Amino acid sequence: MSGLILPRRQLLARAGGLVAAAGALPILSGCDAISQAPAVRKILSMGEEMNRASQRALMDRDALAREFTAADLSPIFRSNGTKLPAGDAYAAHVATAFANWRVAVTGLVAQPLSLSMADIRAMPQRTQITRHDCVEGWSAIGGWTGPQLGRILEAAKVKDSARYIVFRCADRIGDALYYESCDMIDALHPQTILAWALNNQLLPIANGAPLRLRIERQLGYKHAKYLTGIEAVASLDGIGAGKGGFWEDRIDYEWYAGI
Ligand SMILES: Nc1nc2c(c(=O)[nH]1)N[C@H]1C(S)=C(S)[C@@H](COP(=O)(O)O)O[C@H]1N2
Ligand SMILES: [Mo]
Repeated sequence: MSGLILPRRQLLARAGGLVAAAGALPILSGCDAISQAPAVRKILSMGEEMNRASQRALMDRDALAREFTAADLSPIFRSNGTKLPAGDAYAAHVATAFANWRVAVTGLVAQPLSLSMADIRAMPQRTQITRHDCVEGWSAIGGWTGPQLGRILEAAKVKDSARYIVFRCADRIGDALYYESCDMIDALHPQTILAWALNNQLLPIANGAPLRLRIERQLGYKHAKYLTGIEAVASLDGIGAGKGGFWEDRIDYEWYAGI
């Protein structure tokens, strides 16, 4: 696992409870006289309990998904959902080996980006062997390589006001483009990467070529394939039907699919 510690901390601090919890401590220790009163002591200890609980919650969200070894790889990593996006535009990208594919990084960023696959491969890379769990009842272990999403958000200078990251895809199911989203804790998780390789080979079309999300603390449908855009937003209102994902908008799949 490489780098990202400092920016990740700073970004995470904005994302949630850490700042509030840390900010409360100096105030507490500066009021020793008042804190001797039993009622106040009780309230203060309740506060500490709550700080611990929120920190625990944050740490759990932060924990790494299990990583496996090459010996554990599934012989075939099956495909699910779209296996080949329809249309001439995608076919043209296939014909040119995705040389002109671009991933737009937009929304609440100070530095919007348009990344080529060469740009993505030139960044520091992470490889991880993890288990994919689909709600339809199958799992597979695969090895994924690509840059951490956190690095890309850092390069795009994501703003403090960003609370969610939306992932846009090239494929339609019916009339609608597939999309997904996550909060900043998952976006900045060290195992959240944009993968362009599976088992040390270029990502197969069926698995999301040229680029797909791996968001290892979430169920399969969150792992958006055929990525065309990454958008930082303050709210999911007005995106699709507002529930944060293609399936969330249509059936009873939860937006938060943490595992
Ligand atoms: N763009 C896009 N992403 C997608 C899907 C899809 O149909 N389109 N299916 C999802 C589901 S339900 C699963 S289980 C995984 C399947 O990934 P795989 O095809 O590599 O097995 O991709 C997810 N991401
Ligand atoms: Mo799935």
